Amino acid sequence: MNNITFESRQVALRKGEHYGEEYKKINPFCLVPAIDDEGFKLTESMAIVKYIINKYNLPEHWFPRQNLKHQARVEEYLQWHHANTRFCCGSLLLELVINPQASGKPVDHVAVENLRQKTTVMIHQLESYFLKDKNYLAGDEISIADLFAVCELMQLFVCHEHSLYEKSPIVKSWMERIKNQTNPYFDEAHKIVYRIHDGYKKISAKL
Ligand SMILES: N[C@@H](CCC(=O)N[C@@H](CS)C(=O)NCC(=O)O)C(=O)O
Repeated sequence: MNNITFESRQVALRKGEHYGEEYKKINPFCLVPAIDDEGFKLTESMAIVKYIINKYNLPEHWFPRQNLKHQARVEEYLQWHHANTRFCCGSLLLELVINPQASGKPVDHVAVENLRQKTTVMIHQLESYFLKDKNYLAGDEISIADLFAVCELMQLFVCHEHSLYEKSPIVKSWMERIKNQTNPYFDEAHKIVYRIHDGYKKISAKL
């Protein structure tokens, strides 16, 4: 999207490649993503994205450096993201798909219902605070806040819980806006997400 050349390396989580000694040299926490920029190793997705923006002096709208108030708006969302968007979407995916598949135990429907309620509150907060009177989470232009948020919400699409965000016309149309504005990269980045979404009926029948 910003014409930065890079070499991507797949790390197969299902095969546990992130626990291998080779990968631990890049990320000792055994999590993806991580980068190795000519020997400079960095973990944590938000730190990585900000490092790349600064290194290549990418357009201000992605992460404002000149206007501190604009930057603070992006940071405000990014700090909120962990315990809200990421917690809700990641936990629902864990409860519905990852844990039952890994343990062979049935889905915990009480936990799922509880998470659906938390997700509904989170979606309402997105529309009533972050998207109030504006087209993007942190202002009038697309920023990394939108990218982090939409990618996390797409986890709900994986486990067929997307009605949780589609119920909100504001959130639904904002997601469409981000997708249209970032395609074809959006679809490329979500190839696996689309594939698991299509295969979910088969997975869920076994859970
Ligand atoms: N705070 C970290 C979270 C990284 C993370 O949780 N990555 C997940 C995939 S989205 C992972 O590597 N999971 C593998 C595992 O838990 O074994 C970041 O933003 O980079």
